[in-house]
Amino acid sequence: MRLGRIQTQNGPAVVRIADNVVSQIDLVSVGLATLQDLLSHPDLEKLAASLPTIGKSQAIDAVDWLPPIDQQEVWAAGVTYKRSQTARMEESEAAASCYDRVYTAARPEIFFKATPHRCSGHGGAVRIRKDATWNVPEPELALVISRSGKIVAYTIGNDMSSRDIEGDNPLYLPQAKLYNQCCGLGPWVVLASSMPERSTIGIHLSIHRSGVEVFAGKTSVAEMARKLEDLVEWLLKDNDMPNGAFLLTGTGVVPDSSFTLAAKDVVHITIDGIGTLSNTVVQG
Ligand code: DO4
Ligand code: MG
Repeated sequence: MRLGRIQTQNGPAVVRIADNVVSQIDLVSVGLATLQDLLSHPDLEKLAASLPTIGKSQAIDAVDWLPPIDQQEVWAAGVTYKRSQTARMEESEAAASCYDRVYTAARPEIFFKATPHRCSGHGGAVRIRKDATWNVPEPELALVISRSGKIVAYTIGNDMSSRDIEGDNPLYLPQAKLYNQCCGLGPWVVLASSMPERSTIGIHLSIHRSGVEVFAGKTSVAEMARKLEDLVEWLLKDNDMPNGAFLLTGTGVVPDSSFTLAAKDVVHITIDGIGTLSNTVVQG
């Protein structure tokens, strides 16, 4: 079961996606207002399947996708894959031992990534900071966490990152990670019951420049050094999420050090069982 948000002439609407057809669903009939409300409802799976549709259905590629977020905070875990540990140790002489230690430490790295207005949906733009020279997308499985702290769904996250800023000094991490249009999310969320078995989920990154693929890489959730539930447990220690949250779970794909994103590049992230999130890069 897939649920999402689209832009319509009357404003944002919540939709259900079946095969390649998108239908607006009637939340008001059950006293709900937003996708976030539905995602935290105790009867989410049943309601999502049974809510009546409103208006005409549309083809999947004919709608204007919004990120599937309302008021949730977006957090991210880091150095959860070996590839992220080695890439970070290369980029930062000063902090190499921090990345090395956090990869095996009991406490994971978890940082605040974005507010809803900094997130872009499928087809939207993701940004390179004006003051950054070395930038990459980070393709990550994103957990959708309900108000009560349960993983209720999954989506795709793009943790846009400025490697020169982070590499210069680890204290600059918030500036390397959090700025306008720093996070791609979507295209929709897939409810937990509809996801494939975790160890079989592949994550693929493809970057196109002037129509030509300039980078391709892949990993698998099986390569992750942490359990998803442990990441959620650490995130929620003395840290309430009254609206629920999104948690990006770290990247296992980092292009070689010679690669940097450029304005107009198109970033495609595909995660098995979810779909493909595509965003165009902007700068300045
Ligand atoms: O330590 C910096 C951030 C790591 C990160 O974002 C990742 O591993 O995905
Ligand atoms: Mg990341």
